[in-house]
Amino acid sequence: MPVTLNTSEPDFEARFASMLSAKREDSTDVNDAVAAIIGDVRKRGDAALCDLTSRFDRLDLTPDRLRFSSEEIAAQVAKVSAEDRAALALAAERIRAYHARQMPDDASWTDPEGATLGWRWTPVSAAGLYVPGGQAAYPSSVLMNAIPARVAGVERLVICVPTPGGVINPLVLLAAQLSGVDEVYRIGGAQAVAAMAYGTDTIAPVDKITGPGNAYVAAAKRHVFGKVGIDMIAGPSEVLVIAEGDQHPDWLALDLLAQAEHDADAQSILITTDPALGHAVAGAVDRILPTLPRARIAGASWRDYGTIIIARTLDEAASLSNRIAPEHLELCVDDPEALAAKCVHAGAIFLGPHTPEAVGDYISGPNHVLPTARSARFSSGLSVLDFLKRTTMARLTPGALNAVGHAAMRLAAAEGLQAHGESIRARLELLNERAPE
Ligand code: HSO
Ligand code: ZN
Repeated sequence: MPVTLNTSEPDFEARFASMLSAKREDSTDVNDAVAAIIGDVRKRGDAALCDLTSRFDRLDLTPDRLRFSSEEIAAQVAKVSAEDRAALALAAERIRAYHARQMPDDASWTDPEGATLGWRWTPVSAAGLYVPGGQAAYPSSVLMNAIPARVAGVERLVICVPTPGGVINPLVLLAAQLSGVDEVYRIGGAQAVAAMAYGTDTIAPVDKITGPGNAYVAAAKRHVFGKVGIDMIAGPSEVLVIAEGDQHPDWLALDLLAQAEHDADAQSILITTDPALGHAVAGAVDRILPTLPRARIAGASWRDYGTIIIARTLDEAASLSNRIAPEHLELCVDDPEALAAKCVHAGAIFLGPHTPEAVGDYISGPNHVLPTARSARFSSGLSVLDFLKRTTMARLTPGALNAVGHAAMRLAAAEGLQAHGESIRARLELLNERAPE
């Protein structure tokens, strides 16, 4: 049974606060193991990768077999049905079109003193995408990570995906191909992150590593941060659905279960202004849950973290939503735009009853790599900006240097940095000799 809260009850605030602060992930400390693996890859390179892959993935490799050959990729991709290929291609196209619009513009202007100022965006040269193996190998996540990188103009795009026992999901390779990935390596875990960050004889290092992974991968990403950039450390998925009375209970129940089936630590929350709807949705979840192949996972998530909140008004629902800062926010209400305007802390918003969160996972266009664990208060989902950096630009004319240089010299003196001040004074002196006022 999920928790049911009612904002009119006196203990609501305490119970809501304890829901907000509940920790959903038990973080096993894998730091020592990860540090050892990274050290081994830095020291022994490809040989370490082969040994670790044999140990963790039961796959014996030689350095020349770390990378998927183009023939191997073609053979795997040929196994994909025409229908699956068409679906993945449509998703890729829509994700590409959405992310193309995210490309930011450079800027340049000349201020009244004569300084030409601005900034310029350029892509990172090489990016590495981690793709989990086995059950969690989502082809959609390959698209969501690789396409923004390509749109940003990243020159070299690498994927690492573990293939336990040599098994690979052909759709993962097709997704890599459709998104224009250049190199695919059959390695996983902390060793893959280390290889992408530091490089080996076979794998040239990258500048930025993105993508989800288990506790080892997350710890490895934290470890190599600074040597390379990383995207974020994603936690278990979550959805908040805000619904008014006239919605279809089964639709809402399925949306809650779609999140719950990801992970026993996932969280699904319904906020409704109608107690009868809350009751109907709870019943629908109980009826549908046992029919799901992943009933065990979804059931554990719903039992431990599922929550139904009865609110007095939609305004109250919006303010609770802002305190939760959900990864996904579904607004199943008559005027979703009006409500969306009030919901300011959310990774992604899905407006209206015909926009289930699952369309966002696959096909609507926006990215599905989103801030979890309330981090939507201060961060955003993956975008082309994650693969770009901004260089600032300034060019001063002699007149501009004359106009602002004196203030800079004063500040340099105040900071006790003589060469700073002199570098400006030397120029101004020459200028003023040449063109005395
Ligand atoms: N809802 C997940 C992404 C996903 N769902 C991939 C299905 N495949 C986290 O946003
Ligand atoms: Zn999903």
